[in-house]
Amino acid sequence: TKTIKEALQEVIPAKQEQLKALKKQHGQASLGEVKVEQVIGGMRGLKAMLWDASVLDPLEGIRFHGLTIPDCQKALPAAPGGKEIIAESMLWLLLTGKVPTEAEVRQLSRQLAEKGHLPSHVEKLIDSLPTSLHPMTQLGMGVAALNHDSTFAAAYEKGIKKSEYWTYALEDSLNLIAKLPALAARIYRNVYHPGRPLPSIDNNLDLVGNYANLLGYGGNHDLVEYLRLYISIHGDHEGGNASAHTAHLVSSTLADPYISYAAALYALAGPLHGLANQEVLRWQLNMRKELGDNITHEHIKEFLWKTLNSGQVVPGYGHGVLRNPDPRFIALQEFCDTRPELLADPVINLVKKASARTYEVAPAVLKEHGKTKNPYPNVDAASGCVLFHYGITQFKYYTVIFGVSRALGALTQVVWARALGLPLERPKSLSLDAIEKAIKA
Ligand code: FCX
Repeated sequence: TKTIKEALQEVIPAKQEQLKALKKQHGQASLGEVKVEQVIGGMRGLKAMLWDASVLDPLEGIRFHGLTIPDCQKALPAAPGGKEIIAESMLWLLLTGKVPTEAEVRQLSRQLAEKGHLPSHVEKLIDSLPTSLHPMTQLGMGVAALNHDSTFAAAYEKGIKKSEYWTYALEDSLNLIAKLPALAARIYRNVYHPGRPLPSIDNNLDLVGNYANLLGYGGNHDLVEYLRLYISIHGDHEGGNASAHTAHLVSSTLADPYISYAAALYALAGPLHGLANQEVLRWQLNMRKELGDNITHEHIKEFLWKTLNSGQVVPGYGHGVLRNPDPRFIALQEFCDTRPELLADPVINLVKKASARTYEVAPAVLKEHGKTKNPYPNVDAASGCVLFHYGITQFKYYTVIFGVSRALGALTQVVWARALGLPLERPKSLSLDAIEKAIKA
């Protein structure tokens, strides 16, 4: 059975050759013009990054190395006794472009579990933080502090050849992914269940199986499966999203994978990006508080208009690229729809119902409002509701789960950027006067 490093090593030379040929033969070819509206509009649609693992089509949604989410659900190995994609399968696909065998995935699970414990300085750091500090701030701090043991930073200091960068970037990235469950679960324990003992990592479990155990939900098979699906499909979403792009930018300075990903986590922590899943729950609970449990379509419509008229965005709706309902949203909805007990729960399920009903009303309201280019739900519209249903009701924690996931894609690209020898990222900026001058010229 191949290790993930061996599998990656096999595919790197061909990509290096492809890049070399592209640069030599077509370096001066144009991929399109740059419009003023793109420069002043958050670079929407600007083709300016190399990102090999996933492509986002505005209508169809995400494909990971050509595979849609349903393709991945069919092809990628699940955990023993489970059905959903596991993080290791997705990581293998993202890194190598290949569908792993079950044996390869099991070996990777063991490799990650064996590296899963935290160094004591990180435990002490996390335990010293006030529990009122946002869990995402804590996660970023813990990830940054793990760079104490960065093999990339140590090797760079000693002086290594550029061709070897990727091997150290890979070692650090796997180490970081392995430790994220223990770090994220320690934050959860400290903030919401102080004093509760944390179980040790089980070398026979997959990454998310261990994460669920550490969070205290290992006994809930459906929640473990939901987390596996959630963490796999949030892993990568092309390169230009704020978190992935941040990791790419920071690591292009040859900062090690830990601090590159710490930076990415703080981009994920913004309400227009990953924090939206927390915001969706807050918004929906406010709606329930204001309107009670018997919410009708008309009520939701009014509440949507109230949100919009007060100048706020409707969290969980709209997208920088997508122009259709997000297939990640659909995959998470389908997870619920195949579980009657989930749909039938009389109390907590109100949140899920509120989300489903909001979906029935919001696109028409957003179209009438006329601003957003995509009136449909994104992944955050439903993801938190299901966690809430299963008992993870502390919604300030939700983006941390997203943060455990996004490492799969963002760190894949950090490794590939080093394997391909990509340079420091440094786009050209223009002043307002310079833009005006360029138009007149
Ligand atoms: N509610 C109200 N207004 C919205 C809106 C929404 N859900 N989505 C977009 N708009 C508004 C924008 O604020 C903008 O208004 P402005 O002209 O006054 O500045 C206008 O519509 C045009 O924006 P648009 O081009 O459609 O969207 P952008 O690419 O600029 O922004 C995000 C995309 C995702 C940031 C935007 O749709 C939004 O704020 N959504 C709510 C927050 C959210 O759910 N984020 C999660 C996204 C994602 F899935 C993730 O990263 O996790």
